[in-house]
Amino acid sequence: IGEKKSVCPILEADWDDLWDQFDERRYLNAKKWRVGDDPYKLHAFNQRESERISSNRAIPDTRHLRCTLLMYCRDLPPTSIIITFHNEARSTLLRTIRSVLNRTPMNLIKEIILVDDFSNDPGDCEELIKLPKVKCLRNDQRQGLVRSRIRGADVAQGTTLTFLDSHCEVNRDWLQPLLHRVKEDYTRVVCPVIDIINLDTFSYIESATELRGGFDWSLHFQWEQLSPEQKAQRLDPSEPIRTPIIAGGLFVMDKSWFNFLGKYDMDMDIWGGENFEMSFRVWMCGGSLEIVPCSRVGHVFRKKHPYVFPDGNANTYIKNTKRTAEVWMDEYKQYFYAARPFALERPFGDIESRLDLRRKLRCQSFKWYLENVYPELRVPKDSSIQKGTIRQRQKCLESQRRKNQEVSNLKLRPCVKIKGEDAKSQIWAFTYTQQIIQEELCLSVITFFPGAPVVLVLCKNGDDKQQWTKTGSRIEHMASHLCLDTDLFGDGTENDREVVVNPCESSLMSQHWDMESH
Ligand code: UD2
Ligand code: MN
Repeated sequence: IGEKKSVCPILEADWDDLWDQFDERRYLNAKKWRVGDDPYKLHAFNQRESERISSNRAIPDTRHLRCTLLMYCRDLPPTSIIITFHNEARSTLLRTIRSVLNRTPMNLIKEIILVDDFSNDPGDCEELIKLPKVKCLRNDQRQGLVRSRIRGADVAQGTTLTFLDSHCEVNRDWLQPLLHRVKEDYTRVVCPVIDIINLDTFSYIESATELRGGFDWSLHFQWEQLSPEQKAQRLDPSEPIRTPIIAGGLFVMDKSWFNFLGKYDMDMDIWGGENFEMSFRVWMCGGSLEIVPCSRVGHVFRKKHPYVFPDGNANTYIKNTKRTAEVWMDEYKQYFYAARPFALERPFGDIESRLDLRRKLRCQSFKWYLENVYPELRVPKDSSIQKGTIRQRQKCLESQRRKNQEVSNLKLRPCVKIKGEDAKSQIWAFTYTQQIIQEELCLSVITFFPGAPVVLVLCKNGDDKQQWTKTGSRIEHMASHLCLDTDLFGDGTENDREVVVNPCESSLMSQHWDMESH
């Protein structure tokens, strides 16, 4: 390393004058966290800490040294930055915008388009138009991030679109390497490396560079290490990394290419799944996806959604991912259904126009995608779905779901039929991933000890606390090697047995289970 690729001075504008027109303190003070309130309640991150930190703070430059030696020319085209949000904290929204204004050459920003997805307070967005380059659009009803992004993209005047979440901080020279890659080849869809802004302390943490986006057959996104061979091939740490899928929130795309490829699936609601749809479409229809290590943007990763899903979180996610599977995955969608059997029965709307789009664009098959883009994704041997009741004599395993609770309980109850059908709360699926699933929840044991309760939690792949093996009529918990069992608790009546795990004992009738197909 050493030589500079090209020498172009970067203009740093003096924004002090413009900032004077915006009364930051007033904007922030109007919606501050109050002593006594839970600082996580509204945003699922520490609002109090976010407000303590300046909107203008410095963050560590997390790029590889090599990146600091690359220079990018000024003839890059200005981009439209699109940020959609629903009830974002004012402090994080403002810090997102300030970081953009502070760390981007002004001639590269055509505009910053905020799309307020029907937040409670219109002022969150409107008051920000006093900032340079900032425009504000407000939805008159909740649309979700997909339709909000399309709305922003439709009015964008730049030749490229740059999408950001509303709780980011862009790092030094983040935009130039992205625009540079798109300028070289407009079919590239490019992402920064996403650094982590800690949700408790708001410290800015460098994340690993040698990662790419991947997923499993349940269509759950995950970061993946590059393989040793892929690492060995990377001689230059500033080289872009091709990725099978993008995280979804932060990327640059040529505007005409975005439109040509069919924007987004307009019928996807609120949150989730759109990154799969976009990623499959881009690869299969002639483009590519890459992560550019010299571009860094911090993002506040949260553990849960702070906002309401009008149709329910799980329903929405399944609808969106099912649309993706049905339009793009061809015969391979069977593996999605095998991993998420309850998605089969779910409504997902009309997909005709998206299928038309796929035909019109003459896109490749999903098989092609697997062979050429993501050969590492193993195709399971078995996609059969085993679904039915799990019985102990005349009793059935039953979920006792409670709304808005992360963990639900289980009971052994008399088997119930409603109009000849097994009761929904008593139907389970055994998947090839060795999970026992009902809707989006999985049987799990959280702490291991004889008599430990078996509970229902959100399914998470690769978590051996959620994996079970059937050996004969026993069901063994993989992580603890304990067996599914029932115990008399509480009122001690036979009608209300708790479901637990105990040391495996083949003679015990309470560890004897039958699966009866549905
Ligand atoms: C990730 C992506 C996110 C999106 C999502 C899948 C990153 C860093 N983030 O989830 O961009 O692709 O995966 O769908 O890659 N919002 C609305 N209207 C809504 C709901 C959300 O405008 O009804 C906004 C929200 O304020 C935020 C953005 O959409 O700015 C993404 O939502 P998120 O931050 O809750 O999603 P995240 O980061 O968990
Ligand atoms: Mn986010």
